[in-house]
Amino acid sequence: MDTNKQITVTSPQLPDLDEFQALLKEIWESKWITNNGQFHKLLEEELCKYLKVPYISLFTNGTLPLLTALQALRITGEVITTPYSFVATTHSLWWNGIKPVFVDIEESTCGMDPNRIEAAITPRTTAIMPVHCYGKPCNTKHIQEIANKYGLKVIYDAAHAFGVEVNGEGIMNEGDISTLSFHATKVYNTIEGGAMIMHDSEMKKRVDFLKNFGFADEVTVVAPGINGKMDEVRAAYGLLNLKQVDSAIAARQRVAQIYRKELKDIPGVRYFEDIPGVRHNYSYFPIFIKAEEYGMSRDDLYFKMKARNILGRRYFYPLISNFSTYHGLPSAATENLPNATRIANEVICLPMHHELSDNDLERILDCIKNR
Ligand code: T4K
Repeated sequence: MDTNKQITVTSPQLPDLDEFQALLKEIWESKWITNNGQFHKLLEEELCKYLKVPYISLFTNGTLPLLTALQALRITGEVITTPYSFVATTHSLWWNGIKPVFVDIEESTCGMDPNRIEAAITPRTTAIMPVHCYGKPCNTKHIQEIANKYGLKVIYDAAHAFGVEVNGEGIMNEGDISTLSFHATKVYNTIEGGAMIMHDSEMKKRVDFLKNFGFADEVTVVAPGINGKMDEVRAAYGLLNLKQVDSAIAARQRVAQIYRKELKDIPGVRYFEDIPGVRHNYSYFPIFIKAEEYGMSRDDLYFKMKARNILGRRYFYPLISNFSTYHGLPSAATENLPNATRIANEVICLPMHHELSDNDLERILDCIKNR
């Protein structure tokens, strides 16, 4: 067995190069390379079908739809969010002049704990921004009940949740808006890319204006928009990748099954099981290390793996609330975030992608088992 080949946390699924070249040839011939071209339109249609959603707007990455959603819904003041995410979630609030208010997460999903939300609401609160962390669905029903009670908007950062369904329903239909990332490291990628999902044609129109500088037509600017448009090359790449995303998810599911089978009797190693009724996308495979029971700390295991060229990642350590921009906020205090603080110190996301071989898995599992 190859004992030192680098094993990365993820690896992008790439379209067939010949098929991509054929589409590139069409783009070259048409000379229409961005601004709502034919592949952009087609990808929006195909993604609506795949994700089982009525409207989608493509973006050039997964951060811009977060920024634009806040503009589209005219969110101001304070927004309740999670510290346990990629930093883009909270940055989108800060860039809009909105104060993030952190609440703790549930151990069972790593998503926002709905039982903590009401205590964080103030007269300035206008919205809730949860994250379907690792693609695990948040407790959307409870979150929506609170939003309805207090008249708050809900924007789901669904960057990890491509293709996730609950009882046959696309998870993107929850809340007022959901956003996706199609970054190279995601289950479904367009190299860089992202999208916003909304529920009505008026919002779709508004968002399409906003991502094109606010232009409604050649001479009319209806809002202070931004440039968030996806180009034709990446839309064409995305169309090809969509054809193979199900096989990537199936390959990831197999990896998850092997991890669970092999890790189940190791004391101090926790992982997520599948939730009945949920179509998971296996975007990440986090394990949580209890040092006393496992006999080694999370960091010792992380660096041991690294020394063997197995590059797991500590997503999401440090917590966003510990970064210098945010750590002075009252809600960033460690006492306010006990679960998130503990879990950020326990987590390692194991390598998880469609190309992991049995040999790779053997090396990863050997490193975890023989401590
Ligand atoms: N909200 C949430 C909840 C998010 O997780 C993210 C992004 C966003 C919003 C924002 O969406 P985007 O604006 O990014 O679309 C990565 C990604 O850059 C980021 O997209 C992602 N979340 C975050 C969780 O992870 P890094 O710094 O860990 O990536 P990097 O470059 O270290 O790559 C990790 C591994 O992936 C590499 O070791 C090898 C592999 N890889 C990576 C790239 C870029 C490849 O094999 N090929 C590649 O081209 O941030």
